[in-house]
Amino acid sequence: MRGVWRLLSFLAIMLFLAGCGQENLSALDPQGPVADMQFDLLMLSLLVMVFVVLVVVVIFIYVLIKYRERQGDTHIPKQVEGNHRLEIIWTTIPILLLLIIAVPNVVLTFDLADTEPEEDQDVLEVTVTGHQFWWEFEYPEYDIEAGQDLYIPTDTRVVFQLEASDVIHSFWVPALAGKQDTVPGITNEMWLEAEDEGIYQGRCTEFCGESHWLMDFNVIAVDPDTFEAWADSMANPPQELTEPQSEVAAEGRAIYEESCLSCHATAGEGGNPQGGPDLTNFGERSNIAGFLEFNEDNLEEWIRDPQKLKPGNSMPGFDHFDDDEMEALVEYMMGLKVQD
Ligand code: HEC
Ligand SMILES: [Cu+2]
Repeated sequence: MRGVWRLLSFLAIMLFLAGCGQENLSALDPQGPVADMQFDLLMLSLLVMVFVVLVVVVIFIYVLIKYRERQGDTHIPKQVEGNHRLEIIWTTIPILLLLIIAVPNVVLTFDLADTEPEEDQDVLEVTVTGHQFWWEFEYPEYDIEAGQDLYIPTDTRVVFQLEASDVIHSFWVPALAGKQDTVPGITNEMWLEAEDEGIYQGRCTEFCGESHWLMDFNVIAVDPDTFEAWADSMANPPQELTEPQSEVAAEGRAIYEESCLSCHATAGEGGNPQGGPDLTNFGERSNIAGFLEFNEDNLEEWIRDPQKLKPGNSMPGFDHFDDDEMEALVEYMMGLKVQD
């Protein structure tokens, strides 16, 4: 009885874990052409494997029943050694099955490695840099930079140049395309396309340190016009970002200039290559630092002690701000928006 319960709870846990995938974080629910092609390949391989398992199991059970030892049965079955016909059959069938899997795999691998767009297709270039433990997205055609949230236009071939500043990371947006490593000193390439607007979750899938598991990001796909408008306002952010209108926010801005701007570029000012994400549009983030729900309490907690929330990241804590200073800073940061 105990064994049965164990088995049942094991199955329940497996089912629970299998259901863990949040929306838009599944390669089994592809939402763009690259993910579609990869999914088809997966299904083809699965089909071949299921076929092999079925054939083997059926033969196994048949032999088990038909040739089992019966009472009073002393007769030893005929022993077969070296049968040419059998050997040819069981060598040829696996070769054929492997070819069925290999040919489409090799063809697709080469197809996907080619980032050249088809004729008249819209293309967007993005340089991705993996950092411990956040993602940087640069749009060279627009001369803008974003952190954590990757905005892309729908129905556009987005071609990535993948780099890393410290250790090896791996860039993965399961619903849109398979993973690709980001390696210091090497630039890898990949592309993907989103068919529909929406938020697609991304992950780092190469163990890169203590907070690797918190190195999440979101891909935000919007229609091409909205994307152009977003890119334009990122390049020309509203003046309020640098000259806040409210008194409290202005106080926050002063604190920000003194303590934060050296690491976080904002509206084209500040930042440094070893610093943190560009915060020009921080007030529009889908979350904080890639994983915390976006709200004022979490922002305050992050600023006071980022090491507690995401151990090993490169931001120092600012626990010495008093409540008024913190309130002003948080108000200023929540107002960092480029769209109305
Ligand atoms: C020494 C450089 C440095 C300084 C100074 C610094 N930060 Fe950071 N900050 C970082 C780094 C690096 C990250 C990314 C951490 C991670 O996610 O791994 C970060 C992340 C953040 C994030 C999350 C960003 C996002 O995209 O969700 C916020 C918010 C933030 N910092 C606010 C501040 C504020 C406010 C100050 C000033 C009080 C400040 N930082 C000072 C380096 C710095
Ligand atoms: Cu990583």
